[in-house]
Amino acid sequence: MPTPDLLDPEKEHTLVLIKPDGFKRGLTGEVLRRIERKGYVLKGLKIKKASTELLERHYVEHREKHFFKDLVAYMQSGPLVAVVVEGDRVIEGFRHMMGATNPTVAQPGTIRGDLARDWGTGQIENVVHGSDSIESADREISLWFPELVFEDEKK
Ligand code: DAT
Ligand code: MG
Repeated sequence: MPTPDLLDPEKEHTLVLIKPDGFKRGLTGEVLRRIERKGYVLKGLKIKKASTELLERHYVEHREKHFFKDLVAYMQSGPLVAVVVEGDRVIEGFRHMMGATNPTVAQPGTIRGDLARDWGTGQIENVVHGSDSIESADREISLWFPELVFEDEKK
């Protein structure tokens, strides 16, 4: 197996997920198109059915929340697409591109505002995830793309 290029630790990266609802609805290209048109650079990309263990680690901050079990089940409802995106202030920039968590009130023009809605299932299905801080981005990229991270940077 060829070794992938490791991520430049001097540059800022974020973890984007196109969640199972987004993948199923054929929105992967639309989300990637927006990221690329904004000028950010794709550094890693995979389609994956996430394990319970991976999702429990990914959403560790929400472990005690009432919606945790349903959230993990939704994230396992089908394959998803995991992406590492690079660019100056990309964490903050992609959070703005995503829009608010609840798609009903997410601003038009954002990914969630334009592409997501309430389907009456009781579950928030909002198409995308984006890391919310440098610490979360480092931790999440190590989880989803261990092959892109320097040994001594693994969390
Ligand atoms: P975000 O994805 O905008 O960072 P978050 O980290 O607070 O939002 O929550 C992670 C995911 O959990 C979110 O995308 C959808 C789900 N979620 C959040 N709050 C919820 C709630 N009150 N009820 C059901 N699901 C919720
Ligand atoms: Mg979050």
